[in-house]
Amino acid sequence: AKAAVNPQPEPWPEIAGRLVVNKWRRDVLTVTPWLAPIVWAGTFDPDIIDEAVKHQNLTIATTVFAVAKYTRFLRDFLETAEKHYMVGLSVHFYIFTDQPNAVPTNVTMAAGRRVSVIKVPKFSRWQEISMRRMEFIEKAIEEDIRHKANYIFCVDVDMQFHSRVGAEILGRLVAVLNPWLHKSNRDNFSYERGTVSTAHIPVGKGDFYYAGGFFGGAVGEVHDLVKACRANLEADRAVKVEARWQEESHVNRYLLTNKPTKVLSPEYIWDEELGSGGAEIQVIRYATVRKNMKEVREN
Ligand code: UD2
Repeated sequence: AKAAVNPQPEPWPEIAGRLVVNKWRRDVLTVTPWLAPIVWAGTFDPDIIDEAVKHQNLTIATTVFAVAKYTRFLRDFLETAEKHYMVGLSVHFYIFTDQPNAVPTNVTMAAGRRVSVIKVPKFSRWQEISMRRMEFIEKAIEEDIRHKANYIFCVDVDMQFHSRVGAEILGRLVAVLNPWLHKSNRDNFSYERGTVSTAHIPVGKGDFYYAGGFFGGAVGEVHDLVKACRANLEADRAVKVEARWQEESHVNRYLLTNKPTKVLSPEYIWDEELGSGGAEIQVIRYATVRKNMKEVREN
């Protein structure tokens, strides 16, 4: 005889008196095929997460580059970070800039949070600035960050925080779904397709298209990532190729082999040009600032 099928859905279980939160998100993928969580609003409980990390005494290094005209974004970046980014945790911002004097000094930071400024040269092309980030992060990890922080996140500066970006993003190797391509078929991902580049990913391969403007994780894991990307960027330069999306292409290639242990939804790297997004975007946490690309990239 056939087992009776229960027409009633099972009630969702409770943990610590709260409903298991995944019930809220059946509209999006919340776990990768290799069992890494994909973080969307409604898949986690911020209070439980904050409680869980409170006693761990974590320090989170956060790197940001502000070269040439991009120093103009620093104030809003830092001010909004104080409101929404890792609130209650120790954050050490590392600002890489060619103009240390342009770093705002009067942003009020909460206890345990601070800024270090690292001087870098002003490169002539914006692509160069974008790519050379890897080698500067690698060096800063080796010389300083690995002695001081548990986690490191490397983010774009022409952005503002609008809502919580907290300890839910912590993991060994963390990447974010690029908001332009999170609903695309993988053959439309803008991976580097040329076979000469070390960032090459053939059609038919690839999991997600990750953003270059936000990655992170445990310091050792991120060191491996930036080191590998830096070496591959150099190998490409030696044969005079530049991957389609510069270091973003290399990050994508690295993460194909080295699967992230946590993936963040596009809530964590939204682009204002996409408007408010589809119904699956319930909250925008970190988003680009509208800018005149041509004007701001002209040195
Ligand atoms: C995308 C990626 C970016 C990078 C780039 C590669 C996202 C949100 N952004 O950015 O991470 O992979 O494509 O082409 O996925 N910068 C300066 N001064 C300059 C130019 C750039 O400081 O003159 C720094 C700054 O930190 C900026 C970052 O480089 O946030 C990336 O440059 P972008 O924001 O102009 O590039 P975008 O938005 O095309």
